[in-house]
Amino acid sequence: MITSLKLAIVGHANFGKTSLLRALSHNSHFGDVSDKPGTTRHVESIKLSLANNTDITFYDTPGFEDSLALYDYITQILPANTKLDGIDKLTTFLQSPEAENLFNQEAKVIRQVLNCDAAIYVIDVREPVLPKYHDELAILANSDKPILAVLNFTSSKEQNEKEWKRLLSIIGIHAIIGFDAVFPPIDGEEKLYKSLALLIESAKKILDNWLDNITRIRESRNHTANKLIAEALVDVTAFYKMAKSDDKQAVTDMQNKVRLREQKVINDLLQLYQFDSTQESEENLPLIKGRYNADLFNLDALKLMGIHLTKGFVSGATIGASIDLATGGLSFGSAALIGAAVGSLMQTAKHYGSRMRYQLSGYSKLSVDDVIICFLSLRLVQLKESLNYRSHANTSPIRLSKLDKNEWQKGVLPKSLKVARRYSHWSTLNKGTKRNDKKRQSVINQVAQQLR
Ligand SMILES: Nc1nc2c(ncn2[C@@H]2O[C@H](COP(=O)(O)OP(=O)(O)OP(=O)(O)O)[C@@H](O)[C@H]2O)c(=O)[nH]1
Ligand SMILES: [Mg+2]
Repeated sequence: MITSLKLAIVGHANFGKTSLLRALSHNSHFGDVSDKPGTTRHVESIKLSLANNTDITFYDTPGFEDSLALYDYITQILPANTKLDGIDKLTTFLQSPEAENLFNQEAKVIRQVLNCDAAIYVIDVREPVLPKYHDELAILANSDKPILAVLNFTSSKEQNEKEWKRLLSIIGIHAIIGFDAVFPPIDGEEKLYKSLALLIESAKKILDNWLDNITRIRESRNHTANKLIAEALVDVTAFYKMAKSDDKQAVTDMQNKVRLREQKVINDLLQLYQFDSTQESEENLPLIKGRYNADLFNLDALKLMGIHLTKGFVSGATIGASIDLATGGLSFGSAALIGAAVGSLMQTAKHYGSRMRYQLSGYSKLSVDDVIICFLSLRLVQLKESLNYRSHANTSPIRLSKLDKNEWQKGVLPKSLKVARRYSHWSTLNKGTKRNDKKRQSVINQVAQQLR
């Protein structure tokens, strides 16, 4: 049994080797990726360290380019009537002058394969099967190393999967999996490591260990994400301000604080999933890359999310032409209001009881409306789901995942979260926050459970 597993990622230029490694290492900055062939010029490695001092190191390699010429060259330099076996053929090539000149890229690949326990051969299944691919596979097969073929670009419409499988079978490669580096199947990583475990017996322990690790990390990450979201929801629910009903500035200030809180939780989620804020988002997503798309206080965005708007909320909003003009998605905790906003606010007013002192002097409690908090919750959960399945090789803007019918669409806070309305010191947006308050923590845990 070995304790360090070395795997070479090989294949034709531009077939997605570096992208596959980004996906497997969950690192969107690994190497250079572009749609021009010949992007990776040197062998680059990345190590995944596991518990009990075992590790897996992946080696990204330059792509094969002129494999027909390489095949001819290797055949031609071999002594006449040679009985050299596969590996000797390759070492003879590596010692030849052209290994430093014409074929120096290919020599790097072959040298790396010989230094590894196995190779992963990446295939662009959109490509027709050409003689050059036959030749590069035949050269690699000389290495006598186990080879796992990975069919990449499987989510694309053009497919030559059958033809590729036929070629692989001719060469004697029977371990094949589909793994699109940009849109991998949900169980893609598991399948890949299980196939490797069958192929490289001496590494079974390392790979089983890694498989356990993947499951554990995935669950723990999802759990942490739910807690981050729940904490943001508690912060926004317990957030309040005492203000006069015509105090537009108070409304704007509160909205801005809530927006910043949303930005913070989005950044925290991106970081948790090892994405950074260079990720862009689609139009209907909130603030990624410092750019506001759909604002939290925008009625159209709310509707698009399928949130049921309470009667009062809608009338309050429509009278003022937009939410901003009515109450800005915030509600005053008393009926001591005038004009357009009253219709909207009467309904929520009941929740807060009277705050005599402030009411007498014209102040009342301003807090974020249920509907807005439900909207916030929905899009954070959708973002989390999307990150759960997002490949680190994906360079397109982040899209929110679709959800099945969800409780939060009712626009009414669940009881577990509603409690937070009564405890202003639970919100980090208020002064005098007690973050470690036991009851606060327990409510965060309950809300996190509900997000599952
Ligand atoms: N849609 C899709 N695009 C992919 C996939 N894999 C790679 N790409 C894209 O294909 C192009 C080439 O990907 P790379 O990862 O640079 O390919 P490579 O094999 O490392 O290329 P070289 O280093 O030049 O040999 C990039 O534009 C990737 O974004 C995939 O599975 N699906
Ligand atoms: Mg590359």
